[in-house]
Amino acid sequence: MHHREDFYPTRLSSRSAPIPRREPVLHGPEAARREGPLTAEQLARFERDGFLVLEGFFDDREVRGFLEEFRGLEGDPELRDRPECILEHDSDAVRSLFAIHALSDAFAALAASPRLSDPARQILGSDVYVHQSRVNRKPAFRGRGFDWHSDFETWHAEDGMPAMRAVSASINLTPNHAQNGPLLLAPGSHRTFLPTVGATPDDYWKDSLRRQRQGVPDARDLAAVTAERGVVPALGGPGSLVLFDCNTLHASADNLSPDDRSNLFFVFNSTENATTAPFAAPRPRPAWVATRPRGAAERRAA
Ligand code: 6CS
Ligand code: FE
Repeated sequence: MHHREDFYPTRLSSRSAPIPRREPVLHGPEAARREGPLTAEQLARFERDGFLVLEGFFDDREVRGFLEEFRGLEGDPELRDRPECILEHDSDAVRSLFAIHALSDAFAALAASPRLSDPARQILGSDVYVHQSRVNRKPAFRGRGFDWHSDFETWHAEDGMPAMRAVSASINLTPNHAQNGPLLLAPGSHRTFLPTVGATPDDYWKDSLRRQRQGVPDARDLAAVTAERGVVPALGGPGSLVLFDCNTLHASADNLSPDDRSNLFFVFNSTENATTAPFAAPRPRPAWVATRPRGAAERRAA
């Protein structure tokens, strides 16, 4: 194997300085982006903030369809025995179900639909594939939150994603309001990579998907990155869509409210940024948490 440069070293033995982002936020030639579907104003906001909230992107009927589809998956008596099904660390509530685009034809169609994937193509300036999909449940009273992190930090370290050229699309299935643990985003944080401290344990995903420890930035780095613009909750009704850059810092609180909060997540990666061997983990994670694009390894070896 030939030498592979790591521009974002992480999971280190001691604290290390933040690294300015190398890649653009909007990829490819500007002229190619003019065709839409996102407007110039929306693209500019995404570029500046690292995220974009599109209220009412899907209508009520579509959201009902997604909920029904998810209830169908959830109704499977063997669901809890599936590896894709992640339970909370402190209860037997379902936290996440991964690879919904592999488990359901309807979610496969949604992931492949131009409606959802064209904005990702427009941002990433290339064709895209689904790196990861999931439903996050966060049930009333006992749904647990997510600590601060950059998804790219995990995908780079554990999945071998080389560069910042991926975007997440999160679809609200329920209202996300101030009390039910909405997604919190740090505007502008996508411009800086925060290396984290601590080697990745073997099979770390078995714990991290329930509660993340390694891969969480130092509080002093979080303070610096949020000093100017703070954090913003992505509030919205069912059917709203949140697009966020792979390096935008985000977190969410526990759901202690009486209202369930669930979202669908589809992560689109550029086909020109296919994952390689992990940069900072003993071995790759299972394909249900990080798709291995077929042929990528062969293409790299050629
Ligand atoms: O480990 C992962 O890939 C997932 N975990 C978190 C906390 N966010 C990104 C991703 O869905
Ligand atoms: Fe995340």
